[in-house]
Amino acid sequence: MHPETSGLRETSNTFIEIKKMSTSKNILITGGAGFIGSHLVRLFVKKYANYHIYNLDKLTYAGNLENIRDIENYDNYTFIKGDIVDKEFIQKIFKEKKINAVIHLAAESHVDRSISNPLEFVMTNVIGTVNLLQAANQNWNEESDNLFYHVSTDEVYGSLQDTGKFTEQTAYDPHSPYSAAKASSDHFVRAYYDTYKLPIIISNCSNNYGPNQFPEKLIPLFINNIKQKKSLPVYGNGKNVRDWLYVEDHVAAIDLLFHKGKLGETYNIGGNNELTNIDLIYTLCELVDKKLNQKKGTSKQLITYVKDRAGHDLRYAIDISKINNAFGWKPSLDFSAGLEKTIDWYLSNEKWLKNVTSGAYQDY
Ligand code: NAD
Ligand code: TDX
Repeated sequence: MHPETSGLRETSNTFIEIKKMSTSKNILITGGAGFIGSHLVRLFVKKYANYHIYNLDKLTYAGNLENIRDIENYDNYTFIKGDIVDKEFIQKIFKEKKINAVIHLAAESHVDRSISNPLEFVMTNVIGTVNLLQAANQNWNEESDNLFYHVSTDEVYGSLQDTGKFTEQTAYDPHSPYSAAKASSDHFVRAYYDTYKLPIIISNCSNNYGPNQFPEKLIPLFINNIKQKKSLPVYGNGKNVRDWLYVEDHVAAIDLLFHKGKLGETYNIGGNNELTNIDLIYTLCELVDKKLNQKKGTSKQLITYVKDRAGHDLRYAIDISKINNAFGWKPSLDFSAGLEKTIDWYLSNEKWLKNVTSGAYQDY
């Protein structure tokens, strides 16, 4: 993992043994039954037989074990149902499982829900994160080879006008309760680095899309609504801009930064793929019409302009120079290929859609 913290010296045969020990890790991935987490857990379980992956998830409406069914019998994988807000429980997991590293994704992630229930977001995104940091700090020491990797969002930087991009130096300016809670969690992660020298890395990523995303977010919601011939609610004038990244590209960047990123640093991750919501929606409608053998223009008729989201950020755009210059990372999948893959997945996973939307989904 981190050569600079592992204290390895290439002087004798003991090197090989020590290295072997230090590369075998007990990694706690939080939120691994959710959208991005499920792709990350799958990648790590399959790619790193020398790591044991503990997937800790509360299984809220957004977490679903179906998302990771294919890897549940791997020897290097264990699922733990639990809440990161439960301090004693988290302490117990760190001790019992001898956790060496954390990749923290568990969060309440939907902006609209944060507007109707901000406290839930403070509990999970802020208190939950501090509980994990505290457990890591109490169980790790300077000699051990550890890492607390925090997965965050570009929304902490606020909103751009027509020009410019977020860099790692952009001042935080969150607007929604979701982004305020994520910003707070980022500050706590940095505070643990500055105050206690806890080894941390943070990445801030733009909008992800792909399989397993809960159908409350724009792309899967609209695919699902088109299928059911329901209206497509466009907030405001549809001119807000988001930067879209295929989920597997995000997960590949996390893998890279987890192994090669510099301690204490922040890295921005993005898709170089800015679109207004309405342009994206038109493309989506056209593609779904084709897939469903419908007449061109059928889905577009479902578009309904509705009241704008409160505090709706106008534009997000990410400057990926830092991760690109340091490690050569850039998005590998272009948007039309990614969108087509995503649409195919949602159209052929009807049972998944039914299951996840049958619970507390409408609760906000
Ligand atoms: P998601 O909502 O799909 O999944 C969140 C997961 O966390 C779920 O499995 C849920 O059960 C679990 N969880 C929620 N509260 C918990 C708690 N108290 N204890 C334990 N588990 C809990 O979210 P996602 O879209 O996969 O996002 C994952 C992370 O990535 C989040 O931290 C989010 O802020 C960040 N992120 C998301 C995006 C995006 O576009 N989706 C972009 C950038 C960053
Ligand atoms: O019904 C809708 N109509 C609509 O116009 C929905 C659900 C969304 N929108 C708009 C709002 C946004 O401008 O589409 C855009 C995308 O909305 P979401 O899918 O809700 O994503 P966003 O609010 O941009 O936040 C997402 O990206 C960053 C994730 O939910 C966050 O977890 C992530 O951090």
